[in-house]
Amino acid sequence: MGSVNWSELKALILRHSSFVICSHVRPDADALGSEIGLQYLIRSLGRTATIVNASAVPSTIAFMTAGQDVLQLNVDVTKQQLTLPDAFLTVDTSSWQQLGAMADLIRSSGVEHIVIDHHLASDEMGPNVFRDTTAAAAAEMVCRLFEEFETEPDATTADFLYAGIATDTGWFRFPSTRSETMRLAGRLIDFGARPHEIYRLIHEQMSLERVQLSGKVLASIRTAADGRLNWLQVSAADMEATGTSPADTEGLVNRCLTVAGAELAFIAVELPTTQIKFSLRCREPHNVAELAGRFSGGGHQLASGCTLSGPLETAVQKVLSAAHEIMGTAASANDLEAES
Ligand SMILES: [Mn+2]
Repeated sequence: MGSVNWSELKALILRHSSFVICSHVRPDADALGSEIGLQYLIRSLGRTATIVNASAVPSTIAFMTAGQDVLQLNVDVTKQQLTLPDAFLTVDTSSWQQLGAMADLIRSSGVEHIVIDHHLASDEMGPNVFRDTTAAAAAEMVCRLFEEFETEPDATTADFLYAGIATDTGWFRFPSTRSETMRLAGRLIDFGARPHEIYRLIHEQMSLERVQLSGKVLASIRTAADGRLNWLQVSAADMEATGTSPADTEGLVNRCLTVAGAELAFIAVELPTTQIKFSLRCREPHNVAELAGRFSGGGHQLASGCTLSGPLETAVQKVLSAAHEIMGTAASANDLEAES
């Protein structure tokens, strides 16, 4: 579904003079970039716009909030303090659950609710849902809206809209990347977006300890089913030795799938609670959502997660056996060795 009635959306926005903009919990660069873009656009029309989210901005993209009005509900502003706007404007989600505490506020307000989203999954959110599932990012839709209003973002806003498109497309390599994606990103560079600087700010800010932990963990990658199944393990001792925390293991699982022939991968991380957190990844036709589901976890077909109780080795063997079942491969004695 790629048909958004842009003139209808434009007219709808012009009917209101004050907006509260919100997005999903744990906002990512697309959510935040789209919110900041919409705020800039609406303010440039001489109207007021405030960004209020139910949860905090993750530290990795906190640089995007410098000098911006990005409020957190019940931290920076309470429900009582928040003046009801003429319209709520939700971007990058159409799931009530994903809106966290903002959902109740919007539903109980009786105020008009406009939704701009690019996801397939959707709750009933009223008549003003503008959805383009062919858009690679919500920020693409916001860029398109700037064009509809025949106006341009400033350089800072262009940076953040670019960040949204770049991250949601995995830096323009996911199948969702269209020529239109590139065209809109190109326009953002015309408006002052800095691709190299945005990449540096998002991906090249790791602590030395985190890079050292990566080295240690990747050096002991384990493999089964003739290299079709790879996994990593991170013990509490590994993190203690390197001065890191479970958050520093984020993204490491993806490195397993960079090995030629890899089809399914996971990382097992021992949490301070002694529970073991698994992140699972695969290529089609496998389905790690099914794998996670066996352990009361969930997610998407190609990326999901679950948590098991420890100890680490026991939990790994359970997930490993289930992974073999899902893939139709046989476990071998080598799988059980602690070190490869
Ligand atoms: Mn998005």
